[in-house]
Amino acid sequence: MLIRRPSDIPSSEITRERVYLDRRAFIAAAGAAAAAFAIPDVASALVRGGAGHVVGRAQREDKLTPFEDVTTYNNYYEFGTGKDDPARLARDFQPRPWTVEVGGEVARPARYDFDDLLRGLAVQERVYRLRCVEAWSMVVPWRGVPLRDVLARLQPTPRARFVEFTTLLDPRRMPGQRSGVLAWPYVEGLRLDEAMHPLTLLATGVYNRDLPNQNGAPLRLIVPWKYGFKGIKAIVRIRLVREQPETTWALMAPNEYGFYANVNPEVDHPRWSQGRERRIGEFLRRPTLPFNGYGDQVAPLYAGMDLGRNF
Ligand SMILES: Nc1nc2c(c(=O)[nH]1)N[C@H]1C(S)=C(S)[C@@H](COP(=O)(O)O)O[C@H]1N2
Ligand SMILES: [Mo]
Repeated sequence: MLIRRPSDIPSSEITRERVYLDRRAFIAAAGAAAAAFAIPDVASALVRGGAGHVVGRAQREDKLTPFEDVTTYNNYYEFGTGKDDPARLARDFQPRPWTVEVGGEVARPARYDFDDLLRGLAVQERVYRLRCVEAWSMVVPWRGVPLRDVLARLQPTPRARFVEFTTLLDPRRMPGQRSGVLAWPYVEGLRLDEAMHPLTLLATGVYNRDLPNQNGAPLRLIVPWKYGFKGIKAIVRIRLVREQPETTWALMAPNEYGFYANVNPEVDHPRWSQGRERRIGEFLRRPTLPFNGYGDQVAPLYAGMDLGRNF
């Protein structure tokens, strides 16, 4: 497995390499059940005791959010609307076998087995801030492949301008889908240039292990400069399309959630400010950064656009 760290939060700066490797060995050694309890304490203690400094223009430190918080404080309405519902209600979800249907403006539409879709692509670790539109945030060490590498495999036609992603629809396996809280299945989308940006990740893991069900196993999107709801979980369909996809939250409440959903402290949610955020595990709120702190890498994608209108 190739590990590169092109983001602005190198994990070696958050946790010294040796400590990180120790934790990795620890995670590998621990049984799943034991790990669920043991890792968070060990990890957070090590992170606190470690180098623990960083980053770009963030005003305070970006420390890894403990594994326990990443896996018990979730948004995943297919498994309930409470933050601790997904961890409980997705426990028995079986993310294999898994098929991803690829269609639309691609050279060869096909159904891929999960492993075939990603076979041979270099798996990377990316430590990213995750900023939920609800004004909380985390720092998560994801594992995955750049979406652009997958798209290169799928060969978009010259007519493709957007990418549309769809979550599994299966109310028997996803109890939240038996309620009408959202229009199922969950759909998200990106402009093709956003999808091709090197920061955009198709994640298959977290904390150096396969994605827990509650985090979107076996495959979910991560777009670190956008609000977390763009990071659609349990993807079963990827379509290259000509028109901007109709995405779940933007359809649900168009004045609250836009298609672009770039993190922007200047554009408040109609019901709360987006100027500050609560980092999970911290008491004081911290300022929210434009593009979640990734502006130097992604702002050119939006040159000339009115980001107050295209929120
Ligand atoms: N299919 C699906 N994907 C989803 C959601 C959801 O409810 N369903 N919630 C989104 C929201 S609002 C956030 S903040 C992130 C949370 O990801 P995490 O639970 O791994 O932190 O998942 C996103 N992806
Ligand atoms: Mo979110």
